[in-house]
Amino acid sequence: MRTIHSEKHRLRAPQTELSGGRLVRPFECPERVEHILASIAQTGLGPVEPPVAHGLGPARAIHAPDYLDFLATVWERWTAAGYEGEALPTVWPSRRMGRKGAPKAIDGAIGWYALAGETAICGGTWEAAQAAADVAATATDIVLGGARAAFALCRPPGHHAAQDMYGGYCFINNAAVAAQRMRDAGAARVAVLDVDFHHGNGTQAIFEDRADVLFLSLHGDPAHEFPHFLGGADETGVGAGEGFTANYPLPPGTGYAAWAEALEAALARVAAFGADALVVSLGVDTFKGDPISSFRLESADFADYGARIARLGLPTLFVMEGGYAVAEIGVNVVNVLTGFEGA
Ligand code: Q9C
Ligand code: ZN
Repeated sequence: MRTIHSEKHRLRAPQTELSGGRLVRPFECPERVEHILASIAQTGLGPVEPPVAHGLGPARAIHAPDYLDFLATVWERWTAAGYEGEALPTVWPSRRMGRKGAPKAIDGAIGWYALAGETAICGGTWEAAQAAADVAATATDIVLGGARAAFALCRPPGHHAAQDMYGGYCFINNAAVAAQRMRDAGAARVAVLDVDFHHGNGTQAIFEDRADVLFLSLHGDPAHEFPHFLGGADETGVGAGEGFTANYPLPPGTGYAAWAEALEAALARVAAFGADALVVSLGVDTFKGDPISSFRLESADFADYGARIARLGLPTLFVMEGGYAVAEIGVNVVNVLTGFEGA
């Protein structure tokens, strides 16, 4: 399997994450990618290639223009305001404040576009996010060109980013970029299967009113876990998209037997939908050793579920999302990919 990867991910190297009332070193860190590359080399998964530059077209196909303008300028505006720390929101258009649209001041604008407050923006974030979208678009084209599968080693991740919101370590929704690109290239029906520990709220928001993209997510129940305000089993799609969103919230402590049962239900939905292609939002923060998550998957389980996904027989793009047990992230990711290839 070919992997697409950009060294520009290193430009996203924030020093801070707001966690439990402290500023800590971010869980979503550059070394994650180095461990994944090492495992790819060690197992001989296949070549690792740079992306083709696509400009902003693929991101514009799913994100609002004002949001992309904000991402392009937020760091400059933050530093111009005289702030010395990394950019974090402190105020939001909350439930009792009805303003529609970003205010002028950067303090207001950042709260307008942030869906959560943990994710610090630093210089280089926008360039890295654009490179991750290029990685997604380039790997998509490999699958559209007839490959059985490809791996988009995106960093920063994307599945929490909605049309005009960033957060949860995500800025451009790389999986949504890929799914939209498949549609634009003629795939009539595309399924996005999100196996990251966290609900893919951004991907759901982008596709919830559409019948051409089926979104399915297995995740920690939002009653207990981030992103807290989306991901319930009762969210089944909106308007023309009714019936094309499927959530499988699972309790804290879920192990592989219960997780795999939910996966089989999701895979049956993908097959019944008649998908022409599959995008897998691949987060391995379901691992038992993950520092911010509560599922209990073992490394061997990742290979098992890679094989189960392969049995759909669909052209498949894997898009990297979360996973914060840095020492094990490479083995867990590559186990999914080799499990898929060995099926
Ligand atoms: N106490 C992704 O996996 N905060 N994003 C969690 C846990 C945010 C995860 C707090 C987690 C974001 C792509
Ligand atoms: Zn996650």
